[in-house]
Amino acid sequence: MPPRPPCSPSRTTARRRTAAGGLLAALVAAVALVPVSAGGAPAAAAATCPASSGEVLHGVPGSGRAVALTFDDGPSTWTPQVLDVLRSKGVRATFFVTGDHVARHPDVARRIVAEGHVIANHTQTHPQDVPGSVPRGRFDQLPASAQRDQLDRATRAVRDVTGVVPCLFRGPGGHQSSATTRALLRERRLGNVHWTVDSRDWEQPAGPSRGAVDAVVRAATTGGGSRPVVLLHDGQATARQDPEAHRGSTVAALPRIIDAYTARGHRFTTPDGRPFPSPRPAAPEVPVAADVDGDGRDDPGLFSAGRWSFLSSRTGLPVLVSHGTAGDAPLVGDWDGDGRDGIGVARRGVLHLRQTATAGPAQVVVRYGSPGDVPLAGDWDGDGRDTPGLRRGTRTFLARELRTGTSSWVQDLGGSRDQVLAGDWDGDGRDTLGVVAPDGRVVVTDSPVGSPSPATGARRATVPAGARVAAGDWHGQGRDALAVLAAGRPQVVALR
Ligand SMILES: [Ca+2]
Ligand SMILES: [Ca+2]
Ligand SMILES: [Ca+2]
Ligand SMILES: [Ca+2]
Repeated sequence: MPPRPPCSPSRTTARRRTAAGGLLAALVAAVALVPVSAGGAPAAAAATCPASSGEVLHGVPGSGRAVALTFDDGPSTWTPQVLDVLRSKGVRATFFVTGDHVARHPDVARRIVAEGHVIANHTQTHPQDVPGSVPRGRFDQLPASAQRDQLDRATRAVRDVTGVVPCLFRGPGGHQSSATTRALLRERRLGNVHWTVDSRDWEQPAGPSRGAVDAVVRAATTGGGSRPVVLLHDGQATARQDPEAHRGSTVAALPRIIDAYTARGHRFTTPDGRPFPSPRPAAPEVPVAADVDGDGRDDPGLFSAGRWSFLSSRTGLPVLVSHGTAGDAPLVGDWDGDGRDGIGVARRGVLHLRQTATAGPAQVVVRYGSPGDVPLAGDWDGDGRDTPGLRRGTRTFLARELRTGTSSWVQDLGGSRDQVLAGDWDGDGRDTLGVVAPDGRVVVTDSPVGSPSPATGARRATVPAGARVAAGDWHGQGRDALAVLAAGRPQVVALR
């Protein structure tokens, strides 16, 4: 067996791996590890946008009464309130988001898409000609390379977090009319959306007053003609961050704006008059953990439909990675024993693994298990390399090698709807199992896999029912702990 590589304490132990539990038991059969030809995970969804002329759109094309509500500069902590109002009114809207803010609020961006709104490109960093803006300058006057970078990074951020490729664009401050900008938008099939009516909610004071809300309603509902595009804000994207920035006036004004347009017979539509996308129920989010920033502490994350979002323990900022696709199940492990974690997905019984927690094609592809099995990984024998396992019903199958062969161990633990976890709870260098029942009861065992009575010496805990639970070495101490992921941050669960 290879010796463990010299590395930081946290690296010398096995760490986190997780898998969502809960699939129906299938008949148990020999589980073969069969290498298959190498290949990559499918790329993210291709663009399906219609051709764009690149010309600036000020109102909704077509005839009859219609209105497009648009929100700029989010997502932010205000966006959920905006979404709540829209949902209560049965109205859909368009959100011009910045890539930076999507990375900061990925759950909110996914909710925008899940509820059938349009998510659109508002650049990565919202460049403006104000002190502190990077890059600084009127967007459509920036060098073409800078504009291209802003457009493409924002599209990638939206795609990586939501799976949707934006088809519409609005320039920061409405600066989007130069020939360079129009050509770039045409190339990218991005519709160039300005507005008809400015609600001027961006100049409202922090505390929403009756007067402020009245002013927003009046501005948002006046003078737009029969097919206006209405500019509103659910975030703040100026380089001069204003701690007083507040979208309470917008939230308070929104029901009245909607009622006013409804009363006049306007239909709510998209800025380019195309149908709204179908609401997409959010894919399940599976908690995961890996040290993606290399500081020796595991970073908590969520996997959903091929999108991994980790919260860096070093910077406190999200780290977004794409690997896999909808329907895949995640697994994390140090496949080559170099002390660094890779990520992987199981797809219909085939594992597509990478040696690092970064995007890119799979470097190792092996067959293990069957469609419907829930994957996991761990260093079951303590040799410093992680190998796969899978959960099927109440049984967990564990392989000693990442290659052709059969499972070395089978372990029964917990119920068929439990989430199964692997971790080195006692810091001895070997991973063992734990289960989380749907009602939140947790059992972990330190007994090496294959022990006749794995639950002997088990330790227990309770977490809130339905909590997102992951195992990781959160503090770089050389052993794993269970944690509930609340707002992404791990809250360690004490075992007794
Ligand atoms: Ca870390
Ligand atoms: Ca590795
Ligand atoms: Ca091993
Ligand atoms: Ca152990």
